[in-house]
Amino acid sequence: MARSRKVIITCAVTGAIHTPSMSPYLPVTPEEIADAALGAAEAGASILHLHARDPETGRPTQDPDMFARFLPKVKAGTDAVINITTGGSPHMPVEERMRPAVEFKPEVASLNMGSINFGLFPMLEKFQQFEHDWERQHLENSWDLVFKNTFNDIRQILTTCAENNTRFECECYDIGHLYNLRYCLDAGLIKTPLFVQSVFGILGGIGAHPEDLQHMRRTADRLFGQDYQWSVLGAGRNQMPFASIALASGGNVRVGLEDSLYIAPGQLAESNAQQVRKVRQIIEGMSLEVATPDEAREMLQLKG
Ligand code: KMH
Ligand code: ZN
Repeated sequence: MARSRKVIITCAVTGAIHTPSMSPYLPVTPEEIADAALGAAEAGASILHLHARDPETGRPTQDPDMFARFLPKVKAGTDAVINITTGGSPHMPVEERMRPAVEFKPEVASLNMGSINFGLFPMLEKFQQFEHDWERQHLENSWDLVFKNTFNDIRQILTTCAENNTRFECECYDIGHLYNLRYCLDAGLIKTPLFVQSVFGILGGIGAHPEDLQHMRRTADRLFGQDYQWSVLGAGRNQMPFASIALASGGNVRVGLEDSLYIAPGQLAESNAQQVRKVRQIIEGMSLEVATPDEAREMLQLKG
């Protein structure tokens, strides 16, 4: 009997882009982040992409002590692959962003493959009431926000984390980022198989037209051949449509409240698990199979 293709679902549980006033369902406290991660894993996510927040204000933090407040519970409750962000918040310097991945030596860490303008201010049209001052500033200040990922930043993360046998979710927000990744491969800074996370629909990065996705796919195929696993993240309303196109194009998918607060137009997602269940239905409806955490480890050759 022919075997159907296995698909890795990554769930990005809370991130650093959305703010607590935007949705009551955004996980903020260590308990909420742990429960949301476990719910997502139970629903079928084999990789958990994790950020931390200050429990009082919801402000993103890369303080390893805050990660230490939820990581043990997550690890005790699931065998899903732990993926710790090195992106942190685009407002933070790279030294701060790297701290939790250096401390906890996860199987996977995110790695942002180039600098972009990061325009969050369009969200001000939609969300006007904020409980905390930082939330409005985070959006307003993004007129001048460069998410800085120089070659030196990338090299620093790669060399430091690779010493711990951590592998990378290589986040590519534009076509040039694929070429940066090819450079790192040629320079011996990263090993195959690569895990390429193509990000669509951030203002400052590539757009969210199906042609953009196909251009990204074709370029990655040309640069990496068989040596990569491809995953797709569509920001905001692009989340499920882009997941569907990615699945039809041979890709893996990322969902989660980091990337979209919604489950349908105008309807807030009540949990990360709800988005995982929805994408799982799409996967199974296409006669594909959801990869287990161990299958994801095999596909990405993780340390386990
Ligand atoms: N928030 C996403 C657009 C990271 O954590 O390294 C990108 C992200 C960055 O996930
Ligand atoms: Zn992230």
